[in-house]
Amino acid sequence: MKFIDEAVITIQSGKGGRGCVSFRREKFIPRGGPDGGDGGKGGDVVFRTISQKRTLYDFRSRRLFKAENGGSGEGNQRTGKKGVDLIIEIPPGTVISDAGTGRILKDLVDPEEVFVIAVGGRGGQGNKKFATSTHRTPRFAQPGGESQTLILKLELKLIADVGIVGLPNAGKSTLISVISSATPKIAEYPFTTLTPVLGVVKVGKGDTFVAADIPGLIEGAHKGIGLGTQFLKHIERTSILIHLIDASAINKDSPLSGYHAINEELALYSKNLSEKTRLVVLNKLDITGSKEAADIFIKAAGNIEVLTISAATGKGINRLKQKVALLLNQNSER
Ligand SMILES: Nc1nc2c(ncn2[C@@H]2O[C@H](COP(=O)(O)OP(=O)(O)OP(=O)(O)O)[C@@H](O)[C@H]2O)c(=O)[nH]1
Ligand SMILES: [Mg+2]
Repeated sequence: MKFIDEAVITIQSGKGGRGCVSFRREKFIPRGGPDGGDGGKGGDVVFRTISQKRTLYDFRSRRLFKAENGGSGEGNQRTGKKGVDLIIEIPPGTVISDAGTGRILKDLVDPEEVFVIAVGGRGGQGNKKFATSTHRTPRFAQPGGESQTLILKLELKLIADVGIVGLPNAGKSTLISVISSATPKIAEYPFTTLTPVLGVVKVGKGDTFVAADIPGLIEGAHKGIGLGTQFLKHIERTSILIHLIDASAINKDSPLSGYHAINEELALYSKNLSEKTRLVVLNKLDITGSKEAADIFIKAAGNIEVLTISAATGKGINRLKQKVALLLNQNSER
């Protein structure tokens, strides 16, 4: 199982701008002194961790990162423009190493950490700087400093942001397979999933998050019934839980019984789990009769927000992903 997200990228700092060779030219000064300005410094390449980034997903499509070169110096002692630094945003927890040797260069743990990985070349000096009392008209200037190129490996140990919990057969594995590229086993019998599966989920253009599919829970799980609670430790560090419920299996006479049973098991397992932000999602809305069952559930649930989806047809999935991203961003701002 691959619980490590990784990417290999090439980064390049900016080259320094070259110094300028120039002489003053003014109307009544026939032979002016040197006035060539210095080149601008090349931009640095900088890593910055931000907690809204949760995966290395963006590096699948972009692999080359170049900071801007410094501008050349100009006459009249004008310094070249400084190259703009390139800031690469990465999730906290990313380990940066040299892709060739494997040597770790930096382990960025906390949010808002900043690390300059490659410094831009210095600006070359203009001819003005080379003028001395014995050499008043230098016809040379300094070239800009070289840029630095590095091939880096980024590695992130994936930690699930969202855990999907529910009774066996609720469609948890089906859900993770439609929202991510994970390919868990899916079948019409309970306890199909025997080990947790992680998937990277992309929402619209920006956000990504990691979801974990764990084996189904049943009443008495905390006592070891079914697969027990041994897998709940995998979602202990998630920020939110999706409680997935098979709408077609809702008992119309006691619509909340399954829902309460899972809540009970979570609470018996740990206070931490039972206090997580929870999103209640009714699945299999494509099955005949489940819409009516869902309505009965929603009515009984009172002011608990409930989303309805069909993992099979994809209905409601985008909304669910957006809602999860929103909750995650709210949680990480806290
Ligand atoms: N009609 C319909 N069937 C679904 C939907 N989602 C899942 N299923 C089916 O429900 C069954 C169980 O799906 P799984 O994804 O394996 O369920 P699970 O919750 O992971 O089950 P366990 O791993 O055993 O806990 C499979 O036959 C799926 O094809 C849905 O939206 N509509
Ligand atoms: Mg499963």
